[in-house]
Amino acid sequence: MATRRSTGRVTTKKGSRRNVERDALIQRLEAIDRKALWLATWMIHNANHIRPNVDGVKVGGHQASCASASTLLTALYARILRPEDRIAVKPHASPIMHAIHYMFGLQTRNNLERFRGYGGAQSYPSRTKDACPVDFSTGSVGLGVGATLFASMVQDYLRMHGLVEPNQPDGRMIAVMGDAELDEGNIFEALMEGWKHDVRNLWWVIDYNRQSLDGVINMFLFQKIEDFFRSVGWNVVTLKYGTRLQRAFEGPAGEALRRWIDDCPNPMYSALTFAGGAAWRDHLKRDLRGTSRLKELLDSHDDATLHHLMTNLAGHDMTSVLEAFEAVEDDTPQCFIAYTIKGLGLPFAGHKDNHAGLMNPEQMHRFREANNIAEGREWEPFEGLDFSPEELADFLNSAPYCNVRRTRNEPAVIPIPEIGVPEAKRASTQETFGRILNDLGRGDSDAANRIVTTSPDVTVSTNLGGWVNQRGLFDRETRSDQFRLEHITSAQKWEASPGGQHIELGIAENNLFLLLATLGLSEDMFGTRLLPIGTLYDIFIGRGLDALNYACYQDARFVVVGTPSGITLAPEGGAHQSVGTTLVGMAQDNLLTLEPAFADELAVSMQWAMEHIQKPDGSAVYLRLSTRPLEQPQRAMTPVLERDIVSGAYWFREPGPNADLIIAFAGAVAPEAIEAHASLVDDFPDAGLLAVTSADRLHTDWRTTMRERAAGTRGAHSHVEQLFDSLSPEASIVTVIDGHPATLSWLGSVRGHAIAPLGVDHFGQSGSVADLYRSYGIDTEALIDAVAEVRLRRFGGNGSLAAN
Ligand SMILES: Cc1ncc(C[n+]2csc(CCOP(=O)(O)OP(=O)(O)O)c2C)c(N)n1
Ligand SMILES: [Mg+2]
Repeated sequence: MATRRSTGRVTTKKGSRRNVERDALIQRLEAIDRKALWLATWMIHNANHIRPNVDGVKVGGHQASCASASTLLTALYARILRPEDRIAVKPHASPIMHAIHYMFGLQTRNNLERFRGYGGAQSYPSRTKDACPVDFSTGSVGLGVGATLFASMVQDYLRMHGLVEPNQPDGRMIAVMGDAELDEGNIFEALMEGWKHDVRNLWWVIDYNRQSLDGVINMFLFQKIEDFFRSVGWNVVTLKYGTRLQRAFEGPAGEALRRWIDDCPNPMYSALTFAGGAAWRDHLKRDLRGTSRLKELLDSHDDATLHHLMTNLAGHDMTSVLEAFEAVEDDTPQCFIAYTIKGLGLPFAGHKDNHAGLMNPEQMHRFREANNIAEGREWEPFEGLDFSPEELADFLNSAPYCNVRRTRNEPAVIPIPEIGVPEAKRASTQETFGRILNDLGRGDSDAANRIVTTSPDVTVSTNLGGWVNQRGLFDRETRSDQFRLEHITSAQKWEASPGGQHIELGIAENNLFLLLATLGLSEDMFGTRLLPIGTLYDIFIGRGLDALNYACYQDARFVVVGTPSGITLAPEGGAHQSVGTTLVGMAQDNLLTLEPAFADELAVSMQWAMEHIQKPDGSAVYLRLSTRPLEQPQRAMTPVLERDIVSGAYWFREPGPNADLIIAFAGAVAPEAIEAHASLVDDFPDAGLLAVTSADRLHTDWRTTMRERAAGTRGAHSHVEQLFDSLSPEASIVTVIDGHPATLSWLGSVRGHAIAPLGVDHFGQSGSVADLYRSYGIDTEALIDAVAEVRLRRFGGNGSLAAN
């Protein structure tokens, strides 16, 4: 229980009218707190012990985690939160959040009864799946907390760009977090970034129950953590002692009692909390032997009241909690370390194994009686309290939170100007991406003003430099480019100002995705749409993958560009080669992936992507790009080609009427596929060459169509099926991609064709593109060999390349 400082204060002076009102307020909040805990534990109990469990799979729920956060959440929702504030609730306190919304009339009993069931209140707060308002999804610990910091940056960005009403008050971005969430590196990555960008209006309320899942937290860890918060400019407020303890410190043996608690190791405090009043008494007697007036202190409490006193930590003390929140006067980021007890008031309070502990029916029965609730009235929102239901409902209705914007306006759609294809005979998709953004940056379209780019220290090497030169870096302060002022030549003009449109991040991919997650929800969270575009090296998608998944889980809308990608970045080295990202792109829900090969395909893809991220049924978009310069096809873009590109594939060389061979390629390996096709047309004059621009779109559409057909929609026909309509059933397919071969191998199943999928299933060598393509088997020769192999498999004999 060691701390350096405590700010809990006893302030109540009896008698004045203000104090009477204050007492009445506290009593109502305490009643709501009590009821929130009852409803949360009952909801979990119902899901585990009453609702039939048909499949025998554990349901679960976290009664102990709910108990430690109940007072903090009640104070916030019922009193402190203003309509413009946004809150992330620690995952395992989800039932408390639902219970409070139920009392507000913003959650239904039916959903509570289906807690953790299909369509019911979600296990962890979910923006997209929960019926009650949820500002930030949580679940993967650390990410929801980090997201509040980036949301605060987004709020600043919008205000400084004049994209919100000038009189719109700043909201406070609040996270009620578990103490073990501070084990996650992403928290510290975010704090450093927040310090660099001078974040404001941020409150992190730490439910300091000193327990995680497996055990008790090292007691000195939090001194380090506190120091860290201070060193990045946060105000740290420690809420340690509740009002009863503070009063006791002023009475007999008070000072010794305080010292004893401060010196008590975390595991011991937890163990005594579990053991109860007699155990506290034994220890105090033994440890404080000889202390003057100790007997007086102990004799004035029976075991129950002694336990009540010793567990009166400030995070459970409504007066202390409210005072701490109300004392905040400015927008400095605030870290509240609120001492709590995991499971307070429940039979397993303080036990180190209580994380997933559930009360058994007998314990629940006793808990119901202690809460003064009649059998059969367990779901009544205000049963068994000292106030009438009407009084409490009115009280909650008067909370500022009740005015939270709950109806979404139809989101504004920002028209995307026609994206032209930058002229070039040879170009890479990465370079083209940079030129397209540069061109957009030169114009003054509404879209260009709403684009905000960001990159984790790879702005220049992913080709965003031109855009940044046009649009500048975002910063609270205006800063000139020192190199320019000194007349030192550089291609990069890094002027920073509040109007800048590029947010430069340090090298932490988690931060990139958390920022994209919040930029991509700006319409929903702050009422103004942004068009966020983030870039990173494709391989490092892996580094931020959980945060990317988090962004998609919240249905945030953004474009992320992974570049360079694959083994094609050849001399840059094996450590940077990405192989599995093609599958990540396909598998990640709420994210559509395109891998164009040519500049015109990319222009069409970007146009589509910026429109798609704005559609109600759209999603985020991932573009996998390359630094390999390719000869560009000289062709005119047609509406049909445009449609096919965004549908996922088109015939680069149309197959003839008796096509018995198809080569399908995706991305940077186009030249090898084109060359192999050209060398095979003598033998296979009808051979087709399929350019796959998005395996993801193609596959999703194929699966959707199958489902539609199964549901009885006759005539449903997917894009890939249409493309393969004219192929002979005997045709063979060879696919090639600079990525995992499974990305395209499914094409053989569309019409039951024999297939040879080429791709990368080993990596790690550096070399030239030709060296690596040869070594990993995706060069022209490998394609020709694969044609022989697949035909041999299909037709036997010597696999002759001669046409049949
Ligand atoms: C990234 C991640 N890793 C692991 C878990 C599994 N897990 C859930 S809760 C928890 C411990 C959380 O402890 P704390 O944050 O202190 O919460 P509380 O004590 O308030 O329940 C763990 C390890 C998770 N949800 N997310
Ligand atoms: Mg904890």
